[in-house]
Amino acid sequence: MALLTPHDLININKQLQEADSAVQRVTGLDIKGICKALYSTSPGSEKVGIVPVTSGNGIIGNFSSSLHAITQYFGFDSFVTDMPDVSGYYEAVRNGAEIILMADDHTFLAHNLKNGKIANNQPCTGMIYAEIASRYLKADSKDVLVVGLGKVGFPGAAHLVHKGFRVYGYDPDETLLKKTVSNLGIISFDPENPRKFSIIFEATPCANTIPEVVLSENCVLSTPGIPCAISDELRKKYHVQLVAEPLGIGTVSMLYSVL
Ligand code: NAI
Ligand code: 2YC
Ligand code: MG
Repeated sequence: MALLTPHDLININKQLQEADSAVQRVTGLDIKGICKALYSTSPGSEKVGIVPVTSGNGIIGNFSSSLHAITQYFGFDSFVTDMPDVSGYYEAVRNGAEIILMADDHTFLAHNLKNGKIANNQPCTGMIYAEIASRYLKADSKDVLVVGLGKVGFPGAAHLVHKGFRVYGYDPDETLLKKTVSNLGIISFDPENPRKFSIIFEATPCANTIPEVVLSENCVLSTPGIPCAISDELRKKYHVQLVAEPLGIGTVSMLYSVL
């Protein structure tokens, strides 16, 4: 999995505020409103315990502190344990955590110890960025382009199909593309026969994955992908409504999904 770097998470509060404003411009709802609509849940007084994990690549600078800032931004009572790993898990439970947030290099989970619900960051991220794209107030049709059909993109594409959108999907991994076309009934987007879209959802670890030819004026690009899928130049040229943020939107989607 493509791992975050401390640089991705610098000034996470500013990144969250900017993303929240973009979501409100695009959908008329703030990020919390999107979560409520997606999961029909609302937070109570759940205490969130954030446990640093040292396995594999190890602790990522700014990761736990960013989760602390993110949970506080969305109104959750939260704390980061002093200890990592098993000792940290024990410390979290002993200090009253009802929801555990922790990540190794492969899985970032939210586990509600009270109701047993558990969430994985990848599908939760795909679903919320797809939901945001689907609620674009100025969409010209129900056609949507999905670029990247992996662990985040596939659940996002599935969510859009479920919501009745006509999904055009692209991924250079032929096997994955064929699987997604047959499993979800999406249309394979042909880069040789391109068209414009007003709604684009991207989930790849690559830059410049969105060709200029698919951009329409004021289109929305909803993407958790790191690095960003389009250049600043193209974003400005087509007045693209960009919704992009490195960790918080996916995390709050996880939290609302386990309430
Ligand atoms: P993945 O590796 O499972 O899927 C990525 C897919 O993108 C692959 O199928 C690959 O073939 C495809 N791809 C690569 N280059 C492409 C191109 N030029 N055009 C179209 N498709 C292309 O990765 P995953 O787990 O789905 O993550 C995707 C991205 O989302 C990563 O950058 C990851 O860091 C990021 N991410 C961001 C989060 C956030 O909250 N912002 C949360 C989770 C992941
Ligand atoms: O600091 C820690 O506790 C580390 N074990 C955290 C590792 C997170 C690795 N996962 C990621 O970087 C990706 C992000 C895109 C968001 C979810 N997974
Ligand atoms: Mg995010």
